[in-house]
Amino acid sequence: MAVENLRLRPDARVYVAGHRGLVGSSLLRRLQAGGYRNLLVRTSKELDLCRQEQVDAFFAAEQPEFVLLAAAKVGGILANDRYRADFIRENLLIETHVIDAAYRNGVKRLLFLGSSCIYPRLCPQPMREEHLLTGLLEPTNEPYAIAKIAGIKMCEAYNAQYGTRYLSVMPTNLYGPGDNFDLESSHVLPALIRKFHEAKVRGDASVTIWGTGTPRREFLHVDDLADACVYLLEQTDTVELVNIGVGEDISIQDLAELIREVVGFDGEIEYDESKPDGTPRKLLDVSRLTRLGCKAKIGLREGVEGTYKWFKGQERSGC
Ligand code: GFB
Repeated sequence: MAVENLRLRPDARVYVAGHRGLVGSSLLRRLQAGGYRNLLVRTSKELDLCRQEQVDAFFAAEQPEFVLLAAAKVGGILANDRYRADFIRENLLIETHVIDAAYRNGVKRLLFLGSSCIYPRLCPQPMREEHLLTGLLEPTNEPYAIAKIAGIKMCEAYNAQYGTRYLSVMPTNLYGPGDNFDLESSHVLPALIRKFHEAKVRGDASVTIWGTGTPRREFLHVDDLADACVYLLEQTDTVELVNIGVGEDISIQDLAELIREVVGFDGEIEYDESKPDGTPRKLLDVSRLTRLGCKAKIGLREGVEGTYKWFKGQERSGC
């Protein structure tokens, strides 16, 4: 097939799986803004990706040319640790059904979203793509990481055996509009926005955050991720694993200080050390992405300000 046919273009039939999630909704906004006019989406009620017969029927009827696989069961450290069976089961089913249906229906390119937690817990930092499967995983999210590693390996295996062009990208910790702000199941950044906001509204003296505050994480705005994904499919033919991050990290304590400032909360920060810290540090090496010509643009403070604004808008609208 000619290379031009493998490049994502605005008239292509593109299926965005998981279009209501943080990543999928950002991908959809990015594609719509780019003039894409044949976008295929289904809610989970309309199409249950854990059911193979439903996935097969959808692909047979709609014949997408490109698939952006952003559907997944995701959550923060506590949800990953508590619902271990759900995280491995649902992610394995979704990946298996979608990747296999894509192959059997001749999809030209598929983009699979992994996660930076696929790298070993004590990986050298910053983590390069070559570090995959070189050490033991972080126990709090091992089932999720194993499922994501299986998805990456499925893409590689289909490429090797069937000559498909499936690309896996490894985003670092994401945040932005459309995130989950539930205090039990969310990731740290939306959880802290909500905790500081509600503490300010109630006039509380302090906010409690989980763990010791010493772990370090890298945070990427989801719109930068969407730009990078579309760029890789529009401008390159790569099928190599690509890390997508900003190349800088921050301690949870400093993140909490930043969010406290953005929200305007005057009280103290306390630490609940009975909650897990998780992996000590997670910083991606983004030199492969940079070499491919792509770089994140949204700074952390700016991104947190925009996300806080979005959160307040949701609160006002009662969502
Ligand atoms: O974002 P988070 O839940 O996920 O937690 P991971 C990051 C760090 O923030 C941990 C601390 O050290 C938490 O203990 N933290 C402090 C909090 N306060 C809070 C809070 O109120 N809520 C939350 N959620 N954390 C997840 C993985 O790991 O990252 C997933 O479990 C996935 O599999 C995702 O890879 C990107 O970065 O530790």
